[in-house]
Amino acid sequence: MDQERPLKDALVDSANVDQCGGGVSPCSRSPCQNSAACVEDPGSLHGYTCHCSEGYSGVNCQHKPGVCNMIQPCQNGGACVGEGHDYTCLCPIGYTGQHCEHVVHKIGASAAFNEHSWVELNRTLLPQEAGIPQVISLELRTRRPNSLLLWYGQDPTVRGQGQDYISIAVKDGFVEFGYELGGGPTLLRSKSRVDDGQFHTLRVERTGQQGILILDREAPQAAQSPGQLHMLNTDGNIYIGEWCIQTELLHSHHHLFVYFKV
Ligand SMILES: [Ca+2]
Repeated sequence: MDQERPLKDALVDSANVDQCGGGVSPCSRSPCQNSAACVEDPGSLHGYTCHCSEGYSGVNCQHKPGVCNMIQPCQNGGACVGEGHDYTCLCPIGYTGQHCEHVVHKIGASAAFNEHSWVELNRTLLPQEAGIPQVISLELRTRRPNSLLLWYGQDPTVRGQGQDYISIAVKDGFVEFGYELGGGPTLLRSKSRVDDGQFHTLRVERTGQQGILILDREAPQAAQSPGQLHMLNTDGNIYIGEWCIQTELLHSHHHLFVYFKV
């Protein structure tokens, strides 16, 4: 039975799809909201620029006037996100507090996170050389059964599906160390749960296709990635701390040490 359904409702994923019939003005779709004026701008990402009414902001002027753009409450270069009276300051590294007003004197000792925070570390902290293990050590204490602790993959502007990555997560209470080198994903999982509010020590290593996970005093678990590829091809940085409350960062060559505490 044929049914007519809007194409966009059935889409799962897409890339670089544009509308047919070149020459149609990007402003003809009326992308600008809240009485903003639309001006064609071939040099911009979307082909147009919205000139917002007083107090509105955002690419399409979709953000209503609020604390963010009226009093700009975030200090020390913090970015304000939110609408109306509901806002959050995203503080640059080295600052914390509701308005980024507190200086963090010793990042190496502790960095405070909330559930919307993360740290982006330069990928050069975890270099790759043939035959030398990439080692990541964690100490974590959590009662959360699901959290992403570390992600090292492609640049966020690049489509990451099927691309190389390293990830460390707590899934259903167990630690999972995953990586992809191009031949298919590999996943190592701890035998014990870690979401018991106690401290746990985790060490993961990757040397070529070989991966090792060691949790506390468990016997090391090892796996070999499928296929023939053995290089980790990543151009993004290392992200940690999405759901973590405190971390301590130390590093030496090829070894990243992260300390998580909830
Ligand atoms: Ca690869």
